[in-house]
Amino acid sequence: MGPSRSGTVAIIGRPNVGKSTLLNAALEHPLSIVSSTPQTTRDAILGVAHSGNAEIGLLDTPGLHKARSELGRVMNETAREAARAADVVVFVTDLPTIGERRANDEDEPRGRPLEPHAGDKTLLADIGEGKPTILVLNKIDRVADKGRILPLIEAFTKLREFAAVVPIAALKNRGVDRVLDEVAKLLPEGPHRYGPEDMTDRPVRFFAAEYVREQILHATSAEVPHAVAITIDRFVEPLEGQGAVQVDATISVERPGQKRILIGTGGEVLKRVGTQARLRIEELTGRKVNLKLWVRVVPDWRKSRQDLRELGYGGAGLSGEEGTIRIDAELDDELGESDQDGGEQEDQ
Ligand SMILES: Nc1nc2c(ncn2[C@@H]2O[C@H](COP(=O)(O)OP(=O)(O)OP(=O)(O)O)[C@@H](O)[C@H]2O)c(=O)[nH]1
Ligand SMILES: [Mg+2]
Repeated sequence: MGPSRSGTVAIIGRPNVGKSTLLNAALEHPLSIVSSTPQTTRDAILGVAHSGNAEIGLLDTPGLHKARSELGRVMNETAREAARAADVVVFVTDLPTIGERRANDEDEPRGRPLEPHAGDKTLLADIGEGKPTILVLNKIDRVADKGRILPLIEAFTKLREFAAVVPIAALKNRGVDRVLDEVAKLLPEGPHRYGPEDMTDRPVRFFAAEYVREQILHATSAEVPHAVAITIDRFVEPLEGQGAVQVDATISVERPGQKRILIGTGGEVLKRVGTQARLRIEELTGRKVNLKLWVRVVPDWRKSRQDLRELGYGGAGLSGEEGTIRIDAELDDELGESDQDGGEQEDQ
């Protein structure tokens, strides 16, 4: 087993390379939201994994990109800060679909040697020389001729030193254990910080908001997924056997047209989003959930620092538990006491 080890590991990389898929594979639970839309993840999300006697605090982060809005800047800063604070960085890149054109090989024929993505070069230069870094090449299932991967690894290792290079297919859970093994070796010795059952440090209400957003990412396209923010207005978790978890959430969009798309003809899009999100929250909590959704327009919220803070980005936001109502007493007709952080007391 070796000595007890514990530390944090930031999963860093461009959008859409499979960072959240990797976190979920390591946890064997779909905690972090995943979609084919770039910039799915907006916060640093901790998942606690284990390998041998090591406790690995894996931090999923937003994909680093050229920010065009205040939200983008906040997301990039979140990822950079996670990398700075972590004991180890897992740098994820993905292999292209066969024949896929990339920024740096536009006019090249298929099958030419794979090269590091131009964006990866910039990002790697930003990671401190002294920071132990593991390179993860994800989506190896997309490359039929595995002989093409070796020269790519060689090209990457010329860019900086890596403690290990691990080709994986996160979606198929291939190679993920090896990533955890390699990470574990690099963590400092020390006692574990979380209980054996702890999967994350975020409250359920955070994931309730995420799972609503996830279903919107699946149900809509173009600019709508990017223009959506979810806030939890009410979250009531009664004692076991005392009824369903009650979640009221507001979906903010930037324009009336987006609101119309999201609601859909006769409310069918919103209804589907609600049903699927409810199932995801039920899976996480193991409880019945009652989910109510509202949609409102907050013009250009992604550009305004203040709107961002109010919607939970770049401040405490939903990472805290403010507004969460904890039922510590038996539930009669009234709710029990609200939490100590000034949570609101609500009438039923
Ligand atoms: N073929 C293949 N697709 C994968 C693999 N891993 C992830 N994907 C897909 O890649 C897309 C992006 O995955 P995410 O995990 O959301 O990527 P991300 O890096 O977290 O993206 P952002 O949160 O936007 O930064 C999804 O459609 C995944 O299903 C893999 O091993 N093989
Ligand atoms: Mg992600």
